[in-house]
Amino acid sequence: MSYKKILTIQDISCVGQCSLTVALPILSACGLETCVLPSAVLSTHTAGFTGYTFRDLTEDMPAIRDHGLKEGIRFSGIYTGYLGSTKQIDYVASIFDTTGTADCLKIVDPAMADNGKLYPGFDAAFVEAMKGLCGKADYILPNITESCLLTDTPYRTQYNESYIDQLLQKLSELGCKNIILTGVSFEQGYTGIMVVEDGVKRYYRHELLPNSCHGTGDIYASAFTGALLRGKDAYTSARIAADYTMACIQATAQEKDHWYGAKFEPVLIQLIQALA
Ligand code: PXL
Repeated sequence: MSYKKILTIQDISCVGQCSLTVALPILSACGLETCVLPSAVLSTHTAGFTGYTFRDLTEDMPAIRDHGLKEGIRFSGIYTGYLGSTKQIDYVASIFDTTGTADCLKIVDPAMADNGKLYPGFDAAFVEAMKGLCGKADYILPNITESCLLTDTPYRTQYNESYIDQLLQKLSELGCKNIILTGVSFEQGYTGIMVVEDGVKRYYRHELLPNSCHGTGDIYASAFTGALLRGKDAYTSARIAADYTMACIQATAQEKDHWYGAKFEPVLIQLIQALA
C-alpha cells in the first residue's frame, strides 16, 4: 500500500464529535498521513449547543498555504468539510489550484445544511460560493438538502427516482463529474447512497436505523475519503463508509446523554478491517 499525504480543511469543534475531531482519527486509521488546516475554532458545534464561541481563522489561511508551498509540501488528496466563511471558500479554491500533486483527488463535502435548512450562520452568498467550489472538486458528497440548495431545487421529503436524477444532472452541471448523494430513501425503513462515477450511476441501499446522530455526515465523508485514497473506487468507498457509519450509529443507540455526536471510536476497527 502506498503511503499518501492528505490535507483536510474544516473547523475544530472542541467538543461535539464532528469535523476535525472526527476526520483526523478516521483518516489516520485509514493509513493516511493526515495534515490539517483548521477553518475556525468553536467551543462546540452549532447543532444543539447554545452560546458557543467561534474564532474565524480565514485570515490565517493564505499564510499557512504559502508556508507549505515554500516548504515544497504537496498533497495526494484535499478534502474539505465545514468552512467558516465565504471568503474562506476562495482561499480553499486557491489551495486546490496550488498545493496538490499532479494526480491530487479533491473531495468536497459541502457541509452547510440538513433537513431542509441551512446550519446557523450560513446564507445565500455562502451557497453561491460553495457552488463554485463543488465545480472544482473531483468528488462531492452533498445530502439532499445541500443538493437542493446547490441546484436551486425545491426541497422535498417525498420523492421518486426522477427527482433524484434531476438533482444529479443539475449537480453535474456545476462541473463535478463524481457525485455521492447521501440520504436517498425510496422505501420506508431503508435509505442509501446514490453514486455517479464517470457517468455510471449505482445505488447502495441499506437499513434506515431508528436513531440518528449528529456528525454522521462528517464520519461518512471522512471514511469515504479514506477508502478512496486507499485506492477503492467511489461505489466501494461509498459502501464501506455507509457500513461504518451505520456501525457508529448502532454503537450510540440507547445513549440518551450522547445526543451531540456518534461513538465512532469503538468501531474504528470495522473500518480498518473493511479496508484490509
Ligand atoms: O457536522 C457538520 C458541522 C461541522 N462543524 C460545525 C457544525 C456542524 C454542523 O452543525 O456546527 C461547527
